[in-house]
Amino acid sequence: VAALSTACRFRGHECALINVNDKLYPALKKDDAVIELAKSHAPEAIGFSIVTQQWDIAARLAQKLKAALGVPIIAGGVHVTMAPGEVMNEPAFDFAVLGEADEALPELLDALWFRRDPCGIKNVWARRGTEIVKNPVRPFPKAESIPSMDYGLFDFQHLTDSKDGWVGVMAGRGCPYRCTYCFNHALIERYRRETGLSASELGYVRFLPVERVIENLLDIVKKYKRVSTFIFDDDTFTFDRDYVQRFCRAYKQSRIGIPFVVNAHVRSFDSEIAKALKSAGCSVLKFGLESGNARVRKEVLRRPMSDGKIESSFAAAHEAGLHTSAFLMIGLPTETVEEMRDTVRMLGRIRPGRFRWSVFYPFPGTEAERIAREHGQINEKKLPALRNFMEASPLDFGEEHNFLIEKMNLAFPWFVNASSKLPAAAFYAEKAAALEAMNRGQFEEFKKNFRALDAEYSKKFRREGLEHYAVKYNPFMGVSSKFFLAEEGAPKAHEKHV
Ligand code: B12
Ligand code: SF4
Repeated sequence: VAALSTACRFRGHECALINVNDKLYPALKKDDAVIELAKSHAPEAIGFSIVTQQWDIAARLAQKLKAALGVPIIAGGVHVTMAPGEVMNEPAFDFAVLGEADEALPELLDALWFRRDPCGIKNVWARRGTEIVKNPVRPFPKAESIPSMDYGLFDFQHLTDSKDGWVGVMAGRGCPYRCTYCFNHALIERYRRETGLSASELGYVRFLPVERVIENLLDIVKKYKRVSTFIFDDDTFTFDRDYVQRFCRAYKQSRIGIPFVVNAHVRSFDSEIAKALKSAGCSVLKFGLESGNARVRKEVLRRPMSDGKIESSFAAAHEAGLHTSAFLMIGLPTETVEEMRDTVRMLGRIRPGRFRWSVFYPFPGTEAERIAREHGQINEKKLPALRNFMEASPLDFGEEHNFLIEKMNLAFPWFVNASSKLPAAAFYAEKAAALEAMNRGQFEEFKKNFRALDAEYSKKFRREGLEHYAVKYNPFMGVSSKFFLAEEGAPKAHEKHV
């Protein structure tokens, strides 16, 4: 959105943002407040940036805004690229912009402003009477044409303060991998089909020149106060090792001195990169582990990486003194109970600094959704009711397996502690076994006390000076006591937003 604002302003269009985030702006819980705010801007057009979980809200708000303001309404964002048909089925949306919109959105606004036909713009699906005109996408903008970020669009100081000084930034765009549960493979497929170019000709993975990234960071520090951490939201920051080395050197030289967080992929990681990141000030290194089972990674997730490479990457990061974070999912299509336990075992072996778990959610348009459907595993009743992938699984594995997913989803760190070689393992193994043996009634009672119990056990092991994982910062994150004890001694510098 920040990049789109720059691109639109460059063509003379004024932009304003209504950040419909009721945590930041509690008044925006009410649709009427959003509508009044929109009216106060007297817009010529309204755009929505939508991810799948926001689709229902976006559709509802679009209907109300259409009725109240009667201006063209434009949909964009990942959900629109993945499910444009669903979006255009909602009459409140006049246009759907697919893929990267840095050139298409300003062109569309020009057409609307100058009353030109808006139906022939690449990347745009538009209504002509009852027909929907579906224009193909254009190639991605090259790195040098990616607009800079218009942070002024956001209430940036408020945003920064609300996240304890954590600021999201990007060094580029794109990912070279094609994991089945992610939007990237479907995006590339659409671009290949509609442009007739090959993946390499399309050049999806782009990094901005290092100097431009550093300039951006310096600018943020100059303009905004209390910035405590930069979090690079690039899918795979470590993809180009030469780029990482150059960035790390330049970051050190710039003396910005603010810790930063990056996403890494074990297939493009080694001890040299680990050392460079550490010496430049990387405070958390995040890896997508997703499953500890080789079959699931290969056949279901299309994430070909060996157990050995995962283990050696985490070891290299730890040796360099980096705090690691592992993302993982349970309840994956076709996953067996033993395969799910392999993920727990893997975490017990590699012992990341923290791990964030979630329950697999089949995003529309992804290959993983197709696999889940093909195996008849999607519960069509549960799916629409689920707003996120934290609460429960929309897949059916049979009663017992479903129940185990629920239990693991609640108390995942207990299972990891239990399978590790930590001294606390035996204690947690007993607790995890008792949890597994509970019936529904007992589990519902246990759920109410779980966080208190987890805190109590953690306290016990802290007193004894024994390392363990406990739930910290949010209900889906297990953090090593080594880290949170060190943090408690340090000034407020939370790492809870990763
Ligand atoms: C950073 C990030 C976050 C950060 C956001 C931080 C921030 N400062 O913005 C955090 C951690 C908060 C986050 C949270 C979530 N995220 Co997220 N996130 C990302 C990530 C890695 C990068 C987003 C980004 O900036 N991309 C770069 C820009 C250039 O791309 P873009 O956002 O798609 O925008 C372009 C086009 O889509 C289009 N466009 C976008 N908006 C609009 C609007 C209009 C009007 C138009 C015309 C065009 C348009 O033009 C843009 C420029 O070319 C993406 C993956 C990715 N690589 O994109 C996932 C991703 C967007 N997230 C995803 C998800 C699921 C979530 C969560 C729902 C997870 C959760 N359950 O909590 C939440 C939802 C948050 C919310 N807002 O409600 C999924 C969405 C899948 C889907 N089908 O919708 C993605 C695609 C990851 C994935 N693996 O598939 N996320
Ligand atoms: S590596 Fe991450 S961002 Fe890239 S395709 Fe896989 S899940 Fe998506």
